[in-house]
Amino acid sequence: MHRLRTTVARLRPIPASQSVQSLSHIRPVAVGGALRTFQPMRHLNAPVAAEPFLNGTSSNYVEEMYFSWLENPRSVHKSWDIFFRNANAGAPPGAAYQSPPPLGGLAQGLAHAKALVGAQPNVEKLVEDHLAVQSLIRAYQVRGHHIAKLDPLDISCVDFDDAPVTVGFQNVGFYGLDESDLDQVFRLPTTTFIGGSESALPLREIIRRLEMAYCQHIGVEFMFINDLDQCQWIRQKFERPGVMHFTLEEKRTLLARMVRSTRFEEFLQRKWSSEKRFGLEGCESLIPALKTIIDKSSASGVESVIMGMPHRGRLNVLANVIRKELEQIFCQFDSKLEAADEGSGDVKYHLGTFHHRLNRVTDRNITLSLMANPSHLEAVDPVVQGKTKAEQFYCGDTEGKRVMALLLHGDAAFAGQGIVYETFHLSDLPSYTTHGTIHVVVNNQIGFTTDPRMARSSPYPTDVARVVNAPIFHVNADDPEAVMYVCNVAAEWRNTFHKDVVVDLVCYRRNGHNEMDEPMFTQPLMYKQIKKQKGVLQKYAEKLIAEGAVTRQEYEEEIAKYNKICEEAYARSKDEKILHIKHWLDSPWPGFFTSDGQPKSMNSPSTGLTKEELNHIGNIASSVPMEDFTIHGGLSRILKGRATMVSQRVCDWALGEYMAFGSLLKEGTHVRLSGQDVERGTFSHRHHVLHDQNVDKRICIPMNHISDNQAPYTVCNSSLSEYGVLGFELGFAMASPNALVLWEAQFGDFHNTAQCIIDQFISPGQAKWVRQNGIVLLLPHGMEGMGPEHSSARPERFLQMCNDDPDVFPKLSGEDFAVRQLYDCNWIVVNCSNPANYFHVLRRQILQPFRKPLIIFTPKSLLRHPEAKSSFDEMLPGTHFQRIIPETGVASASPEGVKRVVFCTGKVYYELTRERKNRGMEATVAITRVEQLSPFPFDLVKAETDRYPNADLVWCQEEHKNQGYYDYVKPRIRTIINRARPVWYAGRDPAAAPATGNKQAHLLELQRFLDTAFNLEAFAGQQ
Ligand SMILES: Cc1ncc(C[n+]2csc(CCOP(=O)(O)OP(=O)(O)O)c2C)c(N)n1
Ligand SMILES: [Mg+2]
Repeated sequence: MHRLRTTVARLRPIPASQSVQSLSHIRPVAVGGALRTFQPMRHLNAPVAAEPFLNGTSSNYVEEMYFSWLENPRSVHKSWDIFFRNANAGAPPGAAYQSPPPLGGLAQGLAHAKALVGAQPNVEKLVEDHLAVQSLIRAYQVRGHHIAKLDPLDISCVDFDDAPVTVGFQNVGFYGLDESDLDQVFRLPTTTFIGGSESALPLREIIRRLEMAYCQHIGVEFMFINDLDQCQWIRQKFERPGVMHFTLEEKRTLLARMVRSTRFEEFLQRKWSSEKRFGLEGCESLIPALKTIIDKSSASGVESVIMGMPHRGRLNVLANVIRKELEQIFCQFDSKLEAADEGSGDVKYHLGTFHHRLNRVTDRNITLSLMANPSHLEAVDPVVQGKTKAEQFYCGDTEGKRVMALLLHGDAAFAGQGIVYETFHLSDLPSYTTHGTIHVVVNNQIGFTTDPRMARSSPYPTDVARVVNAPIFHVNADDPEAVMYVCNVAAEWRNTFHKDVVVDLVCYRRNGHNEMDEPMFTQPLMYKQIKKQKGVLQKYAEKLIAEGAVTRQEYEEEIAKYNKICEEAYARSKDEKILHIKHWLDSPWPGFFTSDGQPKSMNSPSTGLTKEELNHIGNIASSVPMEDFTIHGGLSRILKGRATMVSQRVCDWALGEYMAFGSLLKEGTHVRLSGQDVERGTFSHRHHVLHDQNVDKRICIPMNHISDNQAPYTVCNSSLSEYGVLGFELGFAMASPNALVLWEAQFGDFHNTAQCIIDQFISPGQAKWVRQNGIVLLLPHGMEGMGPEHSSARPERFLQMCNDDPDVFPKLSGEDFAVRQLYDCNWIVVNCSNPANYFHVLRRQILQPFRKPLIIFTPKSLLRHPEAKSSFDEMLPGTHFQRIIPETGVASASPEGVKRVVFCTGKVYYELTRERKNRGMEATVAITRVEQLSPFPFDLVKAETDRYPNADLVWCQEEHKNQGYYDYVKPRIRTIINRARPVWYAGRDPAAAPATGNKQAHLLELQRFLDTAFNLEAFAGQQ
């Protein structure tokens, strides 16, 4: 009774502003995958529905009003108030309706109405009591979780900003009820399932059942969901009497899983007591939780689960969920283990893995992959989503029935990291949805040493999920059966609605942040409590023994059995002498490499196309391959311009890109271009998606009309996110080597909000996790007098992260110098100065026999620059990407006469050639473009420096001296020339900002460095 009092006291009536959603229709709801129809159970509904004046539409309207009236009788017109009172009081069809008071005869009308109500003296009380009960039920549904017993430690101080009103059962008075009403029988509304087969219950029983459903070890947060069917579905999952019933078999399986989870950590602690492992102690029920989700999903047809998780309990998940061989895990604790693979490798709690096995519960095959991740919490979330989307895409799983994502989170990280929010916002976008992710939060009520009250401003760590209307199931992790139940419901939810869902495992962390940390320094009282806390396995085992579900002997045998498994694996782990990080690959690419993981060849075939192919793709790019499709007049002009270029056998930037994408698609390679406004192109040059000017949302993607058996082209405007979307595309590119996956920044400088993906995944991914990735970053870059923002994609940062040695001329020789260099690098950085080279580098990305990330600084003004065009001749068979474009003019014809070689990259080339022409210095100054900055084309640059023996060497860039490329190229050129000559600098002075905001200053700076570049005396007397 005490519990009841507290509950009722804390549940206040629902204000009208939170009134029940419309129940105007009999709505179908999916149950167990099939749709069934809810029949209204409320008898009050029947007389209303039977009114002779009601038809389909008007009955909807009347029922809307009815619900509004239930919440607040004054919210409807008086005549409806009377009508509902009469109908609820049992007036027969036709008799409840009283015509509204005639104009001018108000007093008379009211008197008549009063007479009718007054004729049934208990009606008002009856209505009010039913209204009160309905409010009470709804209050439990909305706020029952506030008082559910979620915290195993019972110390939780979740702040809901609505302190209890008063204490004591008399507070049922809020609902207009009193103690004497407890034994009154009330009709139940259709918005509850607590009745089971009963349509009416005594109030005492109503409250008891609501307490059972909403205030025990499960707290359900769902009433913010806008969809009534979804709300009804959840209500029936938690309210139906007897839902929490488990078979003997289920209980025994659950116990066995708890044994494994608990004893795994104990085993590690025993063997390696001073090693960090980020143990799961305090949340051992995570393992059965995940296994339940996987079993249930497998039963409904899921064949592949892609998981991302942080450090906590990771080894346990690998061992007991993924079923990684125990010896492979144990041997990593051996510090003498040698690494077999090149690269840095990674610590054991960051590695990923991939496992294909039989799910014993469902007897179906399942593939489980756990993605490798950096220390950066939550960064893996979008990567998992992207990889999941790709797997769905490649197996034609358009609804997410076969492949699903499962993400684990810590409470502090889930609330604190913005990437969680960005990832949630991808969840329902057509080109990014994975059709529902199951999120499991290990909510141990602490983040390292920080209490929740200091770590978040929301009551729960899971509130971020509310933005996408995901239901949130909070559960006391010390109750394994409740955990299993919510996980079953979560998996069913995902399978039914294909939307995200969150399981919040409220638990504790028995040890410090890691096994070496002392938690009493900072959370003394919490840890005093934790020390008193009996382990969940022990509690559950005692419960089952008391119930007679298992005997103590059976329980002990289960423990002994698992200990034996661990000991045997431990013995085997001693034989492991070498650590193969390849065994920890999360995304294998079967067939792409040789059996020992090498590229199948070391050739890079020509990336050119025949003139027929160029013409064909060019024609598609200039046409609208759909009938009766009206495009914008401006676009017609653009397409006409393209047609003219095709007839003249030249390409601009957009057409060069078209040729690359179109040809790869034709050859069967999927192309996916994602980023903000990429469909049109930020600079309105691309137009890959045409919009019918007369029909809303009718679009045409000509790139998908190239040939009958081409691969599909995906071009998608993304949400306004960089971190999330780049992570997503990286994950997409991970799934298969046979796709060109590109992410384009709106402007190159915006990439830094995705810096974590670049620094932790793209640059070092292969070194840490032996997996390759061919993602392409398109970063618009260039100083156009546009101010400090949008000018620089920060090439210096990408170059600083390149792994080639500035001081060593690579010991590579022969024809495959270029391809070997590419093979050895961590990523490729290019700045192409013409469309043909851009075309080639995109095609090379797929035609080369391995995958490396490719960073391309792309132009802005060059998109329309009349000189920045390429002839088809530069794209024909036999042509290829030019790592450098040497001087081919007058200077190259008589190199002895050349006084200066200016090396440069990108758009400044055009400024340099114009200036050279103005000054008439074509014979004395050679200009060489370095198109591939990294890996640095040592061989080709050497050929250039050798060729001009009498020239001084200048690096010219438009970026400031401490930015751009200078610091990267200078030592490399010096290595090439054995440091025999200086490498002079012509460019802007060092600066803090990437560019000036003043147009005049911009032009002045430009002229100044051009003057330096062409002043042959500029460096005289300098060392
Ligand atoms: C982005 C990021 N910032 C900081 C850290 C350092 N760090 C590691 S664990 C941790 C606490 C995480 O708390 P929580 O998410 O609740 O997980 P728990 O360790 O409690 O399981 C922090 C701050 C990190 N790994 N990543
Ligand atoms: Mg935590």
